[in-house]
Order: sequence, then structure tokens, then C-alpha cells
Amino acid sequence: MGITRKPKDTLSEPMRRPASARYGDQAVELGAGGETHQRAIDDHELTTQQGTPIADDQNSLRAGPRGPALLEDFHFREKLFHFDHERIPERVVNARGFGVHGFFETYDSLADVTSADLFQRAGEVTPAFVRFSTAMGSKGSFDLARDVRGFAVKLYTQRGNWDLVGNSIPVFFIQDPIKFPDLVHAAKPAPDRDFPQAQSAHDNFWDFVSLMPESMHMMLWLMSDRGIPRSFRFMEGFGVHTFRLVNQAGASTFVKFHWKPKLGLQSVLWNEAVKINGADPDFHRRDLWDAIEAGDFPEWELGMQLFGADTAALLPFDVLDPTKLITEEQVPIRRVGRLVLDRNVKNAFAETEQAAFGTQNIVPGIEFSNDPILQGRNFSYLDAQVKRLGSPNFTQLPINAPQCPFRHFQQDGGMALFNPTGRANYAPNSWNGGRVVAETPSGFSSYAEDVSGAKIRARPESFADHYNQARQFYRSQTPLERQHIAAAVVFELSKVETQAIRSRVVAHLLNIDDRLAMNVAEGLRLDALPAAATRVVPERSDLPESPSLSIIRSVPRTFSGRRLGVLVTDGVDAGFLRQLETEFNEVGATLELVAPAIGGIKSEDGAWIEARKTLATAPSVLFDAVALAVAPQASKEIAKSQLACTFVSDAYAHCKFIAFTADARPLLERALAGSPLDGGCKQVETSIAAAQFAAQCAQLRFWTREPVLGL
Ligand code: HDE
Repeated sequence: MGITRKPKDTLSEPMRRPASARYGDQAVELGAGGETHQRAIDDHELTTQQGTPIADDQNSLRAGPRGPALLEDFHFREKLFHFDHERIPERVVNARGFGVHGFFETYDSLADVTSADLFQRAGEVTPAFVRFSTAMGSKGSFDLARDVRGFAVKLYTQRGNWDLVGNSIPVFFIQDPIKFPDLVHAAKPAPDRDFPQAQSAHDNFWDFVSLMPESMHMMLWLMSDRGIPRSFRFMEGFGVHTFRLVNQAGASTFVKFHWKPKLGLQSVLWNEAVKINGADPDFHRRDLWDAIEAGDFPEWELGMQLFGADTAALLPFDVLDPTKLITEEQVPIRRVGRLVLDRNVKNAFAETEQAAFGTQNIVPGIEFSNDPILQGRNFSYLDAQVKRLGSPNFTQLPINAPQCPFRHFQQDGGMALFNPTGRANYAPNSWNGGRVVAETPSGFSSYAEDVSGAKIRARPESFADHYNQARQFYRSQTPLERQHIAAAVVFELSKVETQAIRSRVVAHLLNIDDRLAMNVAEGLRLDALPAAATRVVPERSDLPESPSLSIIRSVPRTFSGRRLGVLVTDGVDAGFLRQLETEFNEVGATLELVAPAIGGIKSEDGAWIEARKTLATAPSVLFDAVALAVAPQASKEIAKSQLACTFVSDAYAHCKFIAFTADARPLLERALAGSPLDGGCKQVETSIAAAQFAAQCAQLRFWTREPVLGL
């Protein structure tokens, strides 16, 4: 037997320990082991979940300071128990989301087409909650994935909650909901290796879509710049499906919903997206959070494409087919109101994570069409919420509860907060002196559409055209945008390991556009073009280009809401910085100083200027345009900085407008390694030049540079 040594409970020679400490700006008390204690002031006592005040939140209860834990420590047990249950399942799709509050304001009464209460009175204001998301990535993935963005809007109307659970792309991959699990399985990480995360650039995704030609149209949208928006604030939203509006008289009008951003459309370049994901994986959510905190509230207009059954019959595609859109030229968009997002959440879990959207949440005056995907979704969302939130009472959570009166006899279940009071929990009943909770004629009643048919599993023949609208989309793009699409397909397929899948995709592209197919085939170095995929519906030549499908053709010509990144050095002219700021604030943009170190810089006149960003934390991919405010004494030094060079060369490669002071020339020369200072680069030293530069930035990108770069 060895000798056991009794552990010492106290140090043999006690040290005199201070009872309090100062850590920078914070004064704290110290415990026997040197641990931090803070004391509650006023009514800020820490309590258990049961409300019992707590004296020590730093040490669990033990038998002696170095002894084992004691079972009766209810405070410790409660903390760990609750912590162990903090996570709920993330959404099976659209897991990574960002929610904000706002309101919807109706422009004019739409009583002619719908009895929906929120559209009856001009100026009516309806509270709103919006959750933006990526579709495929996990909750912890990055914002700049190439993906469709979810655009889910909950409108708390006076006649119930209306959820318009839309996307940033107006068409969908599949035509029948029975394929949704397959689509999502194929797009998510492969089951054996559990990668890649938040990416469509892998074999399974392209294998699936290349066997499902109905997905070609949305695939092109995804490969276009629409798949990598610059910010939630600069993207459109779409209800995707055809819905139905019904007025007081019971007349029906079909409708497609659109959200049009007031700041216009803007996307990033793929090379930029890849770098943003590293520099700031939260780029989109931070952008929206910052804009709202700064009082720069983003707005969208709600647009409606309204059409009757007669028009629907004349359109080139079946309006029930969610892989097709109706161009704005075919059915104009009527702008009916505005959505303003003006309040960040106070708690992301309580509001954003617990927000439960559902396509089935509609209000009297708005109804479904028979779009099979919409019908399938109506079935799916309730299940998804119960799985995530754990109880059918998720509708009682503040973020989900209606803001109008609601009465029903659903009762009990986990976490029931508002069970019916009184004796009646069924209908009909005769309690309450005859003032019973009962039906109302103005309540929701389904549009009495004539429906009949054999019980079959069949796809309508009118859904069989898989290529013509994809071509219309492609042909509506500018040459640069077409090139971006080809480059994106080449990128994605270059990550596909199976040659047969790559070639299969090209076989489909041949049915969309020969030039596109050839460019992709060349980009992949296919040794021979495959035969075009079999097509069921012949090519048609009567689908004109639709300019509104292109981002560049509908560029907003404003720098409002955008950000200028200003690289600053010691010795910079503070007056010049003020000029720049004035000019950019004038056009509604913000300016961010990027210094060599976080503390800031000393200006020419000796004044200290604080910087919130450094060259290491804020590469130029985080800005829409850049300025190089280099002082004479820093000219040589900054040109030696690799970070500064990348700041400049990236901005140049991403076709951004670049303003610079004369002393930034050595930096430009080194960074651009012989590339010319083109029309997108402007020497700026005076207020006039600053104003001109701000005006030039309204073009958002100096696109003429891109072909020269030969990316
Ligand atoms: Fe969804 N979808 N979806 N979806 N979807 C979900 O609901 C589903 C579809 C969309 O911010 C889930 O709460 C099926 C189209 C958004 O919380 C789930 C089908 C469009 C969001 C579900 C579709 C969408 C979801 C997962 C094919 C654009 C996020 C968790 C029949 C018009 C909402 C959840 C939020 C979320 C099912 C197709 C948009 C599983 C079965 C088309 C924006 O219920």
C-alpha cells in the first residue's frame, strides 16, 4: 500500500489577498479564490427561475472548497439543466435567418379586388415581422452562400395573421411537393461525408438537377448574380406562386406578389462573395442591423400582378407552374403599399428563432391557387413548427400570436398559456347568456372553385416546357451578366467530381442557349459537346427579352444606403475627410474609416481621428466603393503594406469606384501592377471632385473594367 497524502484545503502560508479589484473601467469584489463577484444594485438581484435571490453565482455548492459537489445545489442544477436544453432543432431548410420588425402601409383601397382587411383603407398601417434567410446552409453557416434567400413576411392584420413566405427568386426548382425532400437532401451536405456546407457546388446537387430539367430555370437564376445579393436591403422578394384575391362580392382575381426594394437591386461578384464569407460571415445580417440602428430604415413596395382567368389562359405558361414567372411586360405590377423595416429584435431566439411562418396563414380576401407546390407547403409548415417549437401552442408565443382579438376552443397541450376561460370549451354551446363564441359570415370561406377530376398521380402537360423560359431569362441579361452565369456554372461544375454529371448539365444548356453551353463546355474543357438533352416542348421564338429580369439593366442609379470605405493614414487632411463625408451623406451613403490600427490616426493638424475598422478587419470587399486618403508622409510606407495593396487590388478587380489623393499613387502603382487607372479611378482632393466622385458612385460598379480584367 502506498502512502496517501491528505490534500491541503488551505495554503500553509496564507497570502494577504485583496477583497476587491479594478479591471480597467470595472470595480469588482474578489472571493477567496480570487474569483470575480459583482453586487446587485437596486432591484437588479439575480434570482433562480423560481424567483429566489442568489448570493453566490460564482461557486457551486461543495463539501469543502476542494470537495465533491453537493446534490442539493438547486441553483447549479437549474442552470445546467436549462443550459443543456437551450438548443431547439434548427429549421430543416432556411435555418440561417435574420428577423426584423416593421410595418406595412397600404397606399389605396383595393376593395375592388380583395376584401382583405389590410387593403381596405388608404394609409392603413399593419405591424410586420420579416425573416430573411439562406435556404440550404445550417444556422451557423455564412451569409454569402450562393443560394436563394428566404423573404418571409408576417403581417399582423386586424383579421388574423397573413404570412407571405416568399423567396428572393420568383421561380422554384420543382413542380411537385413530393420531390421537396429529394431536392433538399441533394442540395444539403452529402450523407456520407457531411460536406459541403451551404453550397450547391457538389455532385449530389448537380446530379439531381441534371435529372430534373424542370429545375433549369431556377438553376439559371441561382447561377446569376441574384444568387449572391449585396444585402437583404438590395434584393427583391416574390410570393412565387399564383394566389387568388377575392372581393366582397365573391369575385376572384389571380395575383402574383412582388417586393420591390426602394434602394434598387445590387449583387456582389463571386470572387467578392468568397472573400466576404471569410472577412465577415455575418455580412448580410450586420448590414441590416447597422442600417436599422442608424435609422436608415429599408423599404420595399408591395407589387401585385393582377390578372383574371381569361388572361391566365392566354399566357405562355401555366400560372399554376411554380417554375415559371409572368414577366412585368406581360402583366404590369401595381404597387399597393410599402413595407418599412424599422426595429431590430430585442432577443434573436424569442423573436427570430421562434417565429413560425406558414403559407396556410391567410386572411379573408386572400386565397390559394392550385399550384401543387403551394398546396404541398400548406400541409408542411405546421409539422415543421411543432417539431421545432415542441408544442401546438407555438401560436401563443408573442412573436406568433395575432395582434387582433382571437377566440377558439383549442386547449391544453405543452406550455398552454391561454386556455379558454369559463365553462364553454366547445361549440355550439349555450353558455354566457347566448353571447357565444361562434362563426361569422364575414369570416374566411373558401372560394367556391369548380373542381372535379379523376384521382390520379399525374403532372399536367402544361408544365412540360422546361427550357423556354430559362432561355428568356438568360437572353434578358446583359452580356456581362451572361458571362457571370457561365462562370458560375463552370465554377460549380468544376467542383463536381463526376465527369458524366458535368456533361449532362451542358446537354441541358444546349436547349437553353448554344453560346452559354459552348462557354461552359470550354470552361470545363469538355473534349466534345454532348448531344442536347431530349426536350418535350419545341423551342419557341415568341418570348421577348424582359429587361426587369436583369439587375444591371435595372440598376437604381443611386449610392443611397451604400458604404464608402476610406483608407486613412496619419497626417491625412481632416478637412478632406469631412468633405467626403458631407458629399456621401448627401447622397444617403455612409462612410467608414479604415486605418492601419484600430485606435485611429493623427490628422495633419494634430487632431486625433478615431477609426472603427482596420485594414486587417475591413478588406475592401466589405464596401461598395473606396477612397484612399493617403498623406504625403505615409505615402511610401503604406505602399509597402500587403493589406493595403490587397485593399486596392480587390476594389479594382471587383469593378469598384476608387477615389485617391495624389500621395496614394505609389500604393496604386504597386497594387495594380501596371493595370491602368481607368475612368473608375478618380483623383480627389477638392470638394468639387468629392461631389463628382459621389455622383459617379451611383453607377455602383465601373463595369467597363470587367472585360479588360479578363477574369
Ligand atoms: Fe419552404 N419550408 N417549403 N419554401 N420555406 C420551410 O418551414 C416547404 C418553398 C420558405 O423564415 C420549412 O418553418 C415545402 C418555396 C421560406 O422561418 C418547411 C416546400 C418557397 C422558409 C418548408 C417548400 C419556400 C421556408 C422549414 C415544397 C418560396 C423560411 C422550417 C412543397 C416561395 C421561413 C419551417 C422562416 C421554410 C417546407 C418550398 C420559402 C419544412 C414542403 C417554393 C422563406 O416547412
